[in-house]
Amino acid sequence: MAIAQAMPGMKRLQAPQSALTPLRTLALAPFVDALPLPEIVRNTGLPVTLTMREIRAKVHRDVPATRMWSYGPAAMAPLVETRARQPLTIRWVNNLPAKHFLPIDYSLHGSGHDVPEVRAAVHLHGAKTASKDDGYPEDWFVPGQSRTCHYPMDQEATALWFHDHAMGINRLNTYAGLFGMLLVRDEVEDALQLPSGAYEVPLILYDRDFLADGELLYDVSGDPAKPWIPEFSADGILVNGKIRPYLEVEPRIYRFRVVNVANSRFFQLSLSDGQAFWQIGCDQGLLAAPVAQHSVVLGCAERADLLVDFSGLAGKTTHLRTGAFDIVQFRVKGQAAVAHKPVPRVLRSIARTPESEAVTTRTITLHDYKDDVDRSMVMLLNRKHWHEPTTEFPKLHTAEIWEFVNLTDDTHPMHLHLVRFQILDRRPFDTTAYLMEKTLRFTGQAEAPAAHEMGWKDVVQCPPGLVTRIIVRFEGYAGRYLYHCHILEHEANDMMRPFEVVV
Ligand SMILES: [Cu+2]
Repeated sequence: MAIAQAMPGMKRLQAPQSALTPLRTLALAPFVDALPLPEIVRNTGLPVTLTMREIRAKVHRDVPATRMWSYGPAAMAPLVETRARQPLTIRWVNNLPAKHFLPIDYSLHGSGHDVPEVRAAVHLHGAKTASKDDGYPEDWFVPGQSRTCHYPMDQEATALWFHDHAMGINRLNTYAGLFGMLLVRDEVEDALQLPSGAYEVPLILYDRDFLADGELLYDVSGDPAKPWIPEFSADGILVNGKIRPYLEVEPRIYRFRVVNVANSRFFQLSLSDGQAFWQIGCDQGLLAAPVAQHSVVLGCAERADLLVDFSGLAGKTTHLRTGAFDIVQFRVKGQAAVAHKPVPRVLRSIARTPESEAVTTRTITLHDYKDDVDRSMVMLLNRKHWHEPTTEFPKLHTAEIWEFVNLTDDTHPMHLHLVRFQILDRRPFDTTAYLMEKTLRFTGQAEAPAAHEMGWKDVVQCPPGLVTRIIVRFEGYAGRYLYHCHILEHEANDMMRPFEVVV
């Protein structure tokens, strides 16, 4: 959603799902838990098994253990690490209970009383994957079943992440805890000798609300027949499974692999001491060169690869913050055990795809239909629901321009499966004229993407009142895929559409 959301503490109108007292997460003592690091599972060529299960884990020293779902025994799923072009096989096992513990909306598409309550589909976000292994929303499987997926990993070094994508329910499954990170390595990255081992730290960011007894709280609309809410952001900010943890660091450069796995929240990241950091990568890998940043906004599902230099802060503390709210405390030790290498000047060559290569331009309009008290009822792409026949048939090995015409008052992080793309520009237009006359009247100049958006992307922030254009080459596989807003509440109702790559 909006950047304003980066600051917790907003009042919400929805009633809690239970009469129990909500936990005042903002009143919890900050920085009392060490930042957990996920177990690393390396791709050896043998199949990796990741099992979904219900666990209990502590999100904070002073909060009783919370029931959640995970792809492993801890709140943080194992971090899978693989080389590029080293085929990876993952057997996803569904050992979840048969009953869901979060408020299902049976009125949503594919989520009726005619299907089992607990369904799972796993999507490896950002992976170039055959359609059958991509975790199609309707290809869900139930407790007691499993799916074996093959990932050729024919792509460049980056941070991907896996999460649930089951039709009508993935916002609740992800909220319950079904997400994890996957790192792809390659020789270009190796040659840069970036901070590694203990000096490379995954930061998985999300937000949750809790009841006083520690149980997860997910808001509902107040209408028992339609509990869906258009957006959900919570006061409790978690990093790697803990509310506002701390990390001891040495006075040297660290590499942080950041992913926003929140349902709706955007994070506006900066350091509390005002220091700049280097952004060296975005969704689909390294940028051409490091970009000095004082702050970066991560929409849902976006990734940032950051280098932070603590060497001027020996013996002090600083914080990673979102907006003005500190979410991780860095406690800088007096001395570094291993000196760091300087930040490379050049990272990876990235050829811009020329617009002339596009064989067509597709216009995708973004709509938010509201009731008479301005509450969202349904959100659509090109005024179409998920279940309507496919309308986009890009041809394999061709490039297309997709322009997202945002007619809503929200920023939508749009994601396409299978592909990586480049952002061309964003341009303001007259939304009223568009709605009345269906003509695109621009009201200003097109703006090129910021330097940190000039790398390969798989999510693009589409702000309100702008036409956001991307250029995308459909490579890899023919077959059915999908594109959707990555605000999970929007995606569920019904900002998600299929596309089919044809030969
Ligand atoms: Cu959206």
